[in-house]
Amino acid sequence: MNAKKAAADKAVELIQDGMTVGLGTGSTAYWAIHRIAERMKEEGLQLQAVSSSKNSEQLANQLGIPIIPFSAVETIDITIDGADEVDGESSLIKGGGGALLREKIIASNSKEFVVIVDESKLVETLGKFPLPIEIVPFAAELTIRRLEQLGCRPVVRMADESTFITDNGNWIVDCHFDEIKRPGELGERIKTIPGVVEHGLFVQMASTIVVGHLDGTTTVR
Ligand code: ABF
Repeated sequence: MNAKKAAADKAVELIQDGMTVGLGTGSTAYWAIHRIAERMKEEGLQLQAVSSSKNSEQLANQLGIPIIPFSAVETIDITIDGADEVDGESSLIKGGGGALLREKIIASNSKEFVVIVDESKLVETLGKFPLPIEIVPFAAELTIRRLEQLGCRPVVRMADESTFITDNGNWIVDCHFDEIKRPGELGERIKTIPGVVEHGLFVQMASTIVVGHLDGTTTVR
């Protein structure tokens, strides 16, 4: 059984008729988007969605999930999205897929933010996964130097031979901290650096964590 799919299927059960749903990005969110389309077909579930990336929007369009503009959004009832790391305080590292800015905007404007992961994402302390930070390309070298001074090894994310560009036209710097003991404090310090757009620390933002296991069972907390 696919543990990511098990987590996604369980989370999608939380969607009720008429909801506005935030669609995440990544391979776990991929299964959630497919399950949403399946429920719409099998049960006639009615919903509308907003997407955290062009990739997820494209998949939703292909599957017939109605995407609405943010101008038409009253509230986002539930967002279902993946994560790269989850700690015991429901804080996350996200951004492995490069969509962290849009994911954080949508998650922070959602009544319920459901994170779906397989158990490999559960950690004691965040930081083994390099922290993705979105920066503007202008004077990037100066911004990166400031990030380094926070105690990380910064690596500009590449896509094939060129710099990875986010859906927002920015760069991603993957910052190797190895261990992040106080994510809230670090997140605040990162945000004070001009040139930083957003970082992948989602501090105590998840309202529900659904963990998928290899035997197809799930744990919800
Ligand atoms: C996205 O999904 C990213 O924020 C996160 O990095 C990624 C998790 O990857 P996957 O679900 O493919 O393991 O939300």
